[in-house]
Amino acid sequence: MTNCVRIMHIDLDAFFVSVEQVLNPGLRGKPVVVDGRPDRRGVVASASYEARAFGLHAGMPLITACRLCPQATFIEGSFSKYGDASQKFMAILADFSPFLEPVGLDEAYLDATGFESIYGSIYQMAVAIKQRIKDELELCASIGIASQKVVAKVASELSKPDGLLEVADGEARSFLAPLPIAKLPGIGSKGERILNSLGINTIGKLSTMPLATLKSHFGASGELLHRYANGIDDSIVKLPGAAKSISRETTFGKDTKDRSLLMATLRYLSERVGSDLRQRSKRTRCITLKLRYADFTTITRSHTLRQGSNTDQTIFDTGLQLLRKALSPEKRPVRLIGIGVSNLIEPGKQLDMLDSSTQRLEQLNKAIDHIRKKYGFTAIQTGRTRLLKDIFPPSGDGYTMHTPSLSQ
Ligand code: TTP
Ligand code: MG
Repeated sequence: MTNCVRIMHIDLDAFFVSVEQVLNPGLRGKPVVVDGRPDRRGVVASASYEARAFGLHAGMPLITACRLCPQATFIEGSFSKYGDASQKFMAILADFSPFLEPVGLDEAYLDATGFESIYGSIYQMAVAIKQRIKDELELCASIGIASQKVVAKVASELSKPDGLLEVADGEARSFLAPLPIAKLPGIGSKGERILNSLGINTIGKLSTMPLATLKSHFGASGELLHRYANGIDDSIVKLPGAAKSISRETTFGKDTKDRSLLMATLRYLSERVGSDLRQRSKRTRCITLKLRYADFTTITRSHTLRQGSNTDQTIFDTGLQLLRKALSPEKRPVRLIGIGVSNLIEPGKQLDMLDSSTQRLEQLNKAIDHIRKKYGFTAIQTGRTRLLKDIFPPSGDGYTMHTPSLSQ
């Protein structure tokens, strides 16, 4: 019996699409794309493997997806359903090990070190996890097992769909070596181009590049790439509650200069962020606005608060100040707006006493959260967000927006 660290990376296959297929089995085995109708703008959030055979992938503009695979079924995302499925998925994983780090909605790391004694082997444990997910959720999970998080992630990705791949302890480096560099987390398309131009196309070649050369091209992240390429990653499975930031963003159907629409959308996104923040019992010290203009230039503007806050009002007011400043000199049409909070603190760590008006606001937000939990997000709306009902289709759980940010 080994005593080495064994980490699993579990990721659901074509998550959004698979949830839709469970609800509508007629869509199984067919090219299916989630997010937006073809006549709207936006990007592919999830594509079934049948659609991927036509070259479709997440992030591709819907218009291109439609051209490459006109026979695909395009489904507008329904995020409350995915949230439900995600919670059930995480609950199944938590039954197997309390050492669980959820990443986004459909992905988690699980520290399985020492669990051989219960399941016979870690591989058998992964088989049991996959089976339960299949039996209870009718979804397929792919699982990678390794001694390092990064290697487990590469393995699960490589094994997809419906895969299970174990990399033995001590074999991380040789496992990674023949793979194309794009398989390594941290290498985006730009990094791939740079490395290709240097004649580096496999992770093995990357692993032998001098650290100084990597740093000269990638700055501080050169060091991380060097470690990853050599199968070195000593980061541990972090238990939740440690979200570093929460954000929501959306792309407009049509680029807009309309300030009331920008403000209404900002208000709505602020409320979603605020409610998430309160659900996690956190306060924020830093609020960031993101804008993408029609020409795709993207700016972010941040403001640090003197004291931590968790109210929609503070998030919105701060976002609005940042928006006014960002828009004032020029009237460029806006394509995307987003708001995020970071520098999150535990309520107990609040050093300043809250004044009474802040306390009142926090109580009001708590009451609103309660009603929304019972009757849906749009059950209570501010005057500002009501404007959105003509623009975004409401669902029981809020407005259906495009490219919702999944960042935690
Ligand atoms: P992924 O796990 O990256 O993708 P996937 O589950 O659709 O496909 P697979 O894992 O089999 O490769 O992301 C999980 C969900 O997150 C995905 O179903 C939809 C959403 N998502 C987006 O909304 N936008 C994106 O750009 C990506 C990558 C995912
Ligand atoms: Mg997935």
